[in-house]
Amino acid sequence: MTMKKLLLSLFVFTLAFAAQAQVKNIGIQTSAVCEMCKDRLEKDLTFEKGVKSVNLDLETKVLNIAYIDGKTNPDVLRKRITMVGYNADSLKRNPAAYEKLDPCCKDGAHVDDKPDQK
Ligand SMILES: [Cu+2]
Repeated sequence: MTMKKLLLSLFVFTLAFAAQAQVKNIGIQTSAVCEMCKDRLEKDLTFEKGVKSVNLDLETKVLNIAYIDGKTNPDVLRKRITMVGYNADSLKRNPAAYEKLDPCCKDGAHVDDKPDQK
């Protein structure tokens, strides 16, 4: 290997490492209800700039997001979730977006004994 090639590969490695280091993970508490909510949130957040991967844990309703630090931030991500119609940590969902959700995705939709509450 020539010196030039060695330096080049070192440079590429450094770039890859720097890019890797910028990826951060966050768990955001949402008001998701069912499998459809999971689909909706994961699909929508995938299109947000800087988002690398999205996964909603239906047990805890926590949306786990891997994102590139500097391209987006937790506030932007929470805001986007509220615009899909779900609460995000202490941020309240957008009422108009919530109204447009399928009936099965609203509060109390899967609790038989309790009346549907808005
Ligand atoms: Cu749902």
